[in-house]
Amino acid sequence: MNYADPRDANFIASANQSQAAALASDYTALGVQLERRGIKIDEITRAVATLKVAVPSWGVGTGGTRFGRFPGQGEPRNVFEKLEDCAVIHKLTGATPTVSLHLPWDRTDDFKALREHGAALGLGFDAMNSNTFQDQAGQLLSYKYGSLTHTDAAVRAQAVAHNIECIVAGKILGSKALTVWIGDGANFPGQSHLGRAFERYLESTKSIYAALPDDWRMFIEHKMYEPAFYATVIQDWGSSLMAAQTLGPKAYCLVDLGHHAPNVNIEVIVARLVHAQRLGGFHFNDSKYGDDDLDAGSIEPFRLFLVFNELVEAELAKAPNFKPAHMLDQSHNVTDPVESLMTSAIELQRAYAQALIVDRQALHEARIGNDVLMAAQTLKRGFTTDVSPILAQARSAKGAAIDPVAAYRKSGYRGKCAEMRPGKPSLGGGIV
Ligand code: RM4
Ligand code: MN
Ligand code: MN
Repeated sequence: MNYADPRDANFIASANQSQAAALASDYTALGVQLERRGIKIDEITRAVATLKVAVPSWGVGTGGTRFGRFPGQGEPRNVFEKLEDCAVIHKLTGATPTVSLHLPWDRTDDFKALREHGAALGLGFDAMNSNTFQDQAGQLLSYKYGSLTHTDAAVRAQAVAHNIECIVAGKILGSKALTVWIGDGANFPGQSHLGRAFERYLESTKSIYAALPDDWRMFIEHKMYEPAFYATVIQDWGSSLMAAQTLGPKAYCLVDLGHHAPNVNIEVIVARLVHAQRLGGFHFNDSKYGDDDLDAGSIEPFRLFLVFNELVEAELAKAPNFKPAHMLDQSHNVTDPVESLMTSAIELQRAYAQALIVDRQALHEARIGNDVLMAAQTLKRGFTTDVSPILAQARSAKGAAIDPVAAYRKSGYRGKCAEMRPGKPSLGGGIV
């Protein structure tokens, strides 16, 4: 079987060759169109090129549902191999220079070597994720009835210690943030005291917060339900914001797009968290019904655009404390994870480009003049413009692939992995 390393600059350049002329002509045509609207295409391209998103280490393996998991070929068997796949994603898209790890799934006895492995592949480390929603082999106390909010102080202490372990590992890796998501909650009314569970959460997270280095941030991730199906302790952005404000200036709220009820207006949540100066970052994915963890922009691209529209508004307004971390959090059950993650990274850039080309002045005037139709149309015009040539140009300018999925398939990487990585991987993952 033919194989070429998709991370090799010469391979990417040769894959780009056949598409370069078409891109140049599409880019010129779009440039002319945008020029008529008073927009300089090169400025948008440069801005798009700066948008970076972290790849979740747990996303490069095949996910699953509670009904089963159908492993793909050549899945990474450990965190070092996961980084190899992450490097492919980054080299082909030029958009994902960091990886977000999840402990204990990515535990290794040599984090220094892992950092060096990452550096050799051109990768750094984004937020560390703790896991107190599962029991691990050999674990002393169970999280069956909760972790940071458990009624037993010893279980809470164990969960706090695990979060501190994540900080310690993250320091070696050069990470600057800890994301805390807990599955704690109740499946039945009456099961837990709703108020006291939240108080125990605050008490536990205070100890974690105290262990955060000065230049770190703590991201509090809310989720409406699952695995707790009646009530979740940090169920919404209100609880998340209260916790962040109680903990202190290093605590921020993280918005996972899939963690809300269907039809919730997430862009309003984003606007409110920007106002509160507590928007820490995102877990991007898409969903139709629940925490489906589908590829970003695959179901509701307009919603993704509206979220980026708020981010662009905040950027232009120079909102204080505004430096959201962009991370993907997806589960790939029926696609090649590398292809899905590349596609999602590109969809974020698409939404950003669409938001950047919105005529802000016209939008402002339509709003002030209560010209509702024109306001809606002005915004929609950004969304309906095909910005693909901008995204491809941004990639090509930095030596990434004009068409990442095509280049990836051409390289034969997955087939090579199937040969190189025999055996059954048993990585953490599943419903994420
Ligand atoms: C949760 C949540 C967390 C992720 C886990 C695996 O639903 O999205 O961010 O760490 O799944
Ligand atoms: Mn998440
Ligand atoms: Mn989730």
